[in-house]
Amino acid sequence: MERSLILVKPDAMERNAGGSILARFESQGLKIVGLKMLHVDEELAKKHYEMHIGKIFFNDLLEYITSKPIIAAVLEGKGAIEKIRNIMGATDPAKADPGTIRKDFGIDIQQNAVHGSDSPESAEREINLFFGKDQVFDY
Ligand code: IDP
Ligand code: MG
Repeated sequence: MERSLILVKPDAMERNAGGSILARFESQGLKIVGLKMLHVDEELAKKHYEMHIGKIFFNDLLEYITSKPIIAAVLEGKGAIEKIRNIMGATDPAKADPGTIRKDFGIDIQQNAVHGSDSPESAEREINLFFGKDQVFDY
């Protein structure tokens, strides 16, 4: 079993898509083992997106991810990290495959509805940023 962090990003929250996006993952066999709504502050945003520091889109990305409350969830399943990335689709919604979350809910390459960890190392790091040990459940 593998775990991954997903975020329903501000653009999707604003369009009332939080539940629909969680349902996409659940219906593909991923189990919610951690769940919260929060307004990400600049400090957390910088830690979460630390690998993008220095990129041309970094400041806009910080402004966007801190603009509105989001949903954070830890999802568990066999091969969860890759499975979630496939369900999400490509970073740019215009290039995402039909039926993916980003194709159906994303607006543009920044406002792309959802985040999902990209490796086991990122997943562990990101889960620990957003969730305490007692906020993730074994069941
Ligand atoms: P990912 O979310 O598919 O893993 P990353 O390359 O890790 O994509 O980028 C993190 C986030 O930064 C993206 O989901 C998107 O919100 C934003 N982003 C990535 N590339 C660009 C860009 O070229 N312009 C504006 N925003 C971008
Ligand atoms: Mg990424």
